[in-house]
Amino acid sequence: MSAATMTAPKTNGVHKNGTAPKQSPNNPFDYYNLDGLFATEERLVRDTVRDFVSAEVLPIIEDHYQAGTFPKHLATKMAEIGVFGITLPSEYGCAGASYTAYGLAMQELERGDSGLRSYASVQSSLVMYPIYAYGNEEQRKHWLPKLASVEAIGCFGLTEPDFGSNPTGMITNAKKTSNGFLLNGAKMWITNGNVADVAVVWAKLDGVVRGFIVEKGTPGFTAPEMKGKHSLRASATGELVFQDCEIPEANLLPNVEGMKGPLGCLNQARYGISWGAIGAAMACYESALNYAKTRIQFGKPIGGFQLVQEKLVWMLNEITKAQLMAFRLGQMKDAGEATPQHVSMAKRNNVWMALEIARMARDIHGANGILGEYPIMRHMANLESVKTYEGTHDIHTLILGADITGIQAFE
Ligand code: TGC
Ligand code: FAD
Repeated sequence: MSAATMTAPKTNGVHKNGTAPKQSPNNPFDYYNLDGLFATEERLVRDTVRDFVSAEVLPIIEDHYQAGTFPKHLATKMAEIGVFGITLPSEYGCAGASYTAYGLAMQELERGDSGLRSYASVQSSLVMYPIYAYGNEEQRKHWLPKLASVEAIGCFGLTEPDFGSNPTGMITNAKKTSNGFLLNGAKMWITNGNVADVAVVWAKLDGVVRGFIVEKGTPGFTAPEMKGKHSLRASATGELVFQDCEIPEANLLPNVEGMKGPLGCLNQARYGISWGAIGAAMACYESALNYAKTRIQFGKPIGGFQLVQEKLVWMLNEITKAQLMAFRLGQMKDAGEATPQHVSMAKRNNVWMALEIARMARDIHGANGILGEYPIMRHMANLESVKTYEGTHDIHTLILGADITGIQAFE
């Protein structure tokens, strides 16, 4: 919040002349001055990640997207600024920050590209979190510092070729042996699967879902890359294949049994996505606003036509609503009051909002909107995946429907 805004004279809670600046010149997205509600450390995290994305991501991301490559060197820099496992305690090499700080970091990463936020979501929420929450102290001490510094890259294997929205039906299974467990089955659509050093894999042991830590190079474990994506092209995606893959007893996550294990991790990652989607929406809105102010048709900027203004207003309105929802959810998470259903509502709304804004921004850019010179199509294509992963839009509708009616409609 700028000093000018903080000291502006007010009458009955309204700026005196109604024309006082409503947005910081450095932040055209903060229409309701949420900045004033963030703690100093939260703003610091946000600004650090924002500066990193502006300086190091935006200049190169389109080339990586077109080439279908993840910019690996950025992972080390993300580790240096403390992005991975940001909410976990410092004794494991993490920042011990609030959930709002985590959300703001995800917002800024996804302003760059959903692939970067995906990388951070998986490393933090889907690999470090289960090791922290369900692992023993030895597993925590061994893995968490390595994952925080990206000395080790992680992935999370839940989805299977025949079990996406319904992971409870998984057929990947583990059998007890004299030395540990024998793993058989396959996981699909695994972010970082083909580049990971370690996978947190969910499999049925005597019919009960359990979490296993599987290291790259274990005999019987292969991880081919999935190719041909038109979305999340700056993110690696792989399969995980287990054929009589023997893993040691010490690699079982001892402290959770059943679907609440993997679904508990998803609460963390879905929360991050609810903030991340705002970042993608901001990037599209900013580009559309700038374009509308400079593109001349019929003798004046297209931003001077009422129909275009209506679209821009809709965008900022939806971004502001999404920010308020994410901020309140962060407060509830920090207070331990957020339910999985609260998280579903924010993931569902904010990803939908971002995708609508990307489509509207493309429309405002006219033909130019399809060029890589603007970030629009990249965000739009990415958001199609974000709408589907971590629970599809419709699965979150059903989660909320079950919560408010008490009647489950999945089956
Ligand atoms: P249900 O019978 O309702 O519950 C089974 C047990 O799980 C508990 N539970 C949860 N616990 C924690 N968090 C949640 N969100 C939970 N939801 C349910 C529940 O209390 C119960 O516990 P217990 O102790 O009684 O056994 O579950 P269900 O099997 O019927 O599942 C229902 C459904 C459809 C909601 C669930 O399967 C679901 O969410 N499906 C969507 C699948 C999904 O989101 N997959 C994501 C894969 S990972 C990914 O996409 C990563 S992309 C990463 C990136 O690149 O950013
Ligand atoms: P399906 O479950 O087959 O759904 C297809 C359609 O049917 C959807 O519209 C869905 O909403 C609808 N549908 C399904 N069931 C119902 C129902 N009961 N009622 C109404 N409609 C229904 N998974 C991981 O485990 N780890 C990862 O790291 C990971 N990364 C991913 C990265 C990318 C780029 C993508 C695209 C996916 C990733 N996933 C990952 C997988 C993702 O979680 C699944 O794609 C998602 O859960 C949906 O499963 P599905 O694709 O099999 O679709």
